[in-house]
Amino acid sequence: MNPYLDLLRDILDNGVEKGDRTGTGTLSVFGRQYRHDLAAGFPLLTTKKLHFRSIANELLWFLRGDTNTRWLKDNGVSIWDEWATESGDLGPIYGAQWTAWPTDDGPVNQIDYVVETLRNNPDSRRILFHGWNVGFLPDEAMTPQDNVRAGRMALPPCHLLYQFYVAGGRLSSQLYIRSSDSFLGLPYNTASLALLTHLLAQQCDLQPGEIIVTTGDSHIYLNHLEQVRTQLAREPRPLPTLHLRRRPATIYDYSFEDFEVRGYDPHPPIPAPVAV
Ligand code: DHF
Ligand code: TMP
Repeated sequence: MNPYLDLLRDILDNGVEKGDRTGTGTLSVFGRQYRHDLAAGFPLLTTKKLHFRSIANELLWFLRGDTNTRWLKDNGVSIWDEWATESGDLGPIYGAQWTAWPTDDGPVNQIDYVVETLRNNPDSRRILFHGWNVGFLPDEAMTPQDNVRAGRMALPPCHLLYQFYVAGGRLSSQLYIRSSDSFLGLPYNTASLALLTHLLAQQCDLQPGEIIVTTGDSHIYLNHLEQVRTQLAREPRPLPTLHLRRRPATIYDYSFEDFEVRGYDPHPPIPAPVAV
């Protein structure tokens, strides 16, 4: 019934204990997928309170092409602090690759390409953007900060391939997440994909369709097991809805105040340590 909670149960039941880069340890399964029809509501978890401000501002920050935590901090968001240098740098992560993927002919804005193709050639099977730029991947043996100082990404992208699909005037999106922190990161990634789909649909005169989330290494950190069990004991509530208060001139012109989440009545937050 609830595909996110089902995934957590699947990992608890079938997960193999695996070590990982952070030294925390995980229960892990490989290759899972769930889908959600946006007509049924906005997929913000109700079994724990999520900080929608962080999710929305992180997406706006990606669309700005920004890769420094300063703007996030100014907007009350601290989710990237642990990986940044003292000056807030994260190297050429998401925003840089989305809006200015470097090529011999100069930077390519992949978001512009997606918007233009959705408007002009919605049947295309090539409407996607990618974050995995092999020229800037970090060295897994080095700290995030040392990688940034060497001109590389602090972390390689986790949510990395976004593909879009139009049929019957509805825009659907599928996201591939190579490595999914199922308790902390995945709820953010799912809501962020849903929000991006709403924005693109509005900009391209489409209705939001389905979102599909596909995960590679789908894990629960061993220090999140108690929190996962707490969450699984809770009864899901009706989903909130998202309303866009205005239609800005471009996909880059939204601000947090343009988003209104109605009817969000979640269970309380469940704090959990993030593995760095
Ligand atoms: N590393 C790991 N191990 N897991 C991640 O999910 C992750 N995500 C990153 C960067 N590195 C990561 C970027 N996104 C939180 C959520 C998303 C995120 C980073 C951190 C987080 O700690 N969320 C808390 C609330 C924090 C807040 O809103 O200020 C939560 O309870 O959801
Ligand atoms: P890794 O690079 O060794 O896979 O570590 C990245 C960790 O961060 C991993 O637990 C997945 C998690 N993560 C998400 O789940 N979603 C995100 O958006 C980000 C940035 C990270």
